Amino acid sequence: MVEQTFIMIKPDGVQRGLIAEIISRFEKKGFTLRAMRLMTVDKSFAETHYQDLSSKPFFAGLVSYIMSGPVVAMVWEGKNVIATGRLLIGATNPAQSAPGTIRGDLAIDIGRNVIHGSDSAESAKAEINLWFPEGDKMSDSMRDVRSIPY
Ligand code: DAT
Ligand code: MG
Repeated sequence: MVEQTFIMIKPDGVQRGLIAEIISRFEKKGFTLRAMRLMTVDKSFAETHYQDLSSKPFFAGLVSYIMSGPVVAMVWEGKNVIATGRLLIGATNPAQSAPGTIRGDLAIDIGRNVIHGSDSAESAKAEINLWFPEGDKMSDSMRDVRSIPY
């Protein structure tokens, strides 16, 4: 099923110069970028994004980490992109992420695991609405620019 997911390059991924590397993996897989924005979030926004984890002992640290610098928020589209995107990302703890995955190749610590991806259709919908409330401005199907007369 063609669907959309929310993917975010976390502050450590941006600071370490991994934006192009991470985007490249989704592009080369064949998924389509629908929306993208570099932004810094405040505390209440970060807490809303991670509201399901609010009772966890690591919640405050997680929120501080996400607020600590710019992130790259994106919407990617394609067949089974929610689940397949999670496979590209790898396990939550980079110590257990398989080599070849983004976290497996690029991260060491669970608290600095460079990327977020929605984990279900429900969370994808909620996260896309949270991060891209202007949703209708997302680009249409990509047209081959070489076919447009100039
Ligand atoms: P994921 O990001 O793989 O969907 P999650 O939704 O369970 O994982 O948790 C969100 C983030 O919270 C995760 O990317 C890193 C952090 N986190 C999860 N479990 C943690 C733990 N036990 N200690 C520290 N940080 C943790
Ligand atoms: Mg999650």
